[in-house]
Amino acid sequence: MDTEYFQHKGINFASIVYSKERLDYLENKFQVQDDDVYIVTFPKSGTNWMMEIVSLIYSKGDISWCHQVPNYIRIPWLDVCGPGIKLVDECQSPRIFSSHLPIQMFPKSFFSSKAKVIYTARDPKDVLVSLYHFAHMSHVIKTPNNFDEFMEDFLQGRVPFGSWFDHIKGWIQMKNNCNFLFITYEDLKRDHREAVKKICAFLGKELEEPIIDLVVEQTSFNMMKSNNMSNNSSAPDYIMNVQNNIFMRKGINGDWKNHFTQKQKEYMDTVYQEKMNDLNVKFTWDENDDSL
Ligand code: PPS
Repeated sequence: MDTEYFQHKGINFASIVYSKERLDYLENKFQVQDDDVYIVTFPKSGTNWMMEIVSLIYSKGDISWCHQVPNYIRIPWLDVCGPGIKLVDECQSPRIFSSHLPIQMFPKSFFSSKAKVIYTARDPKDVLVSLYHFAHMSHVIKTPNNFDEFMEDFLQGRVPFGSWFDHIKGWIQMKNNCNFLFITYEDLKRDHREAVKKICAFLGKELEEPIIDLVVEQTSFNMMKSNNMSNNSSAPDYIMNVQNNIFMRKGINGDWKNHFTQKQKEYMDTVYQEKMNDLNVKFTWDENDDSL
């Protein structure tokens, strides 16, 4: 199946699941509620991981929700059309949604509300690798010709949801707001338990220590991979061909080292420096030894 894109405000979206009308509606008319929680990411940054963590925090560790209901029904995708619209429109308070929208397209009503955003970011080199593999199994992104060309598309923001650099630079402006939590995939990998506690505190949910342990255990890579309600194996085939690949692929930091040549690494570092130079923020991946 050939994936088609349309452009909205200069950003590519796959026509198969997104529409200009819906994006306009979400930005200008969608009513955010004060008790809403939004899980926001650039694709492949740990969205599904965060969805699982937040599901279990909200269910106070009752695992039946996560084992009986697919994650995209528990936490509907705000931006997706088709049956997704009904899920969003009929969602009952307290509502939890996922979204890949860049800040400039996010519902305007959010910015005068008390609703919360958890923004999860990930080392862009690992995002690129994860997205490259995803593009071979999903119909919401064009199948790459080769890794080199795909890297260029990623760096120039020609992939769905645009430039990773613009996405993070847009959302990080919210970092001093009390209804915004910035967290990274690397934070979750480094100290999963601590990250879960931080998310609980942000959401104002107090869980007893054994429940925290359970949330950590249930949201491990292997647990989620073996749970058909969390591993996207039940996603509709017009979105994903799960036989081509698996959504829960490796779940590690630094897999880019298995994909990049030295030249590609140096090129991406140069582009990263150029694009992120004006942002005075140090990220978890900036601290890692990222030599090949
Ligand atoms: S999507 O399609 O944008 O919603 O994808 P997203 O969920 O943001 O990212 C998918 C990557 O996250 C990994 N993942 C995890 N890693 C560690 N632990 C857990 N529990 C976990 N759950 C999902 C998933 O494997 C994808 O990364 P890669 O590097 O491709 O393995």
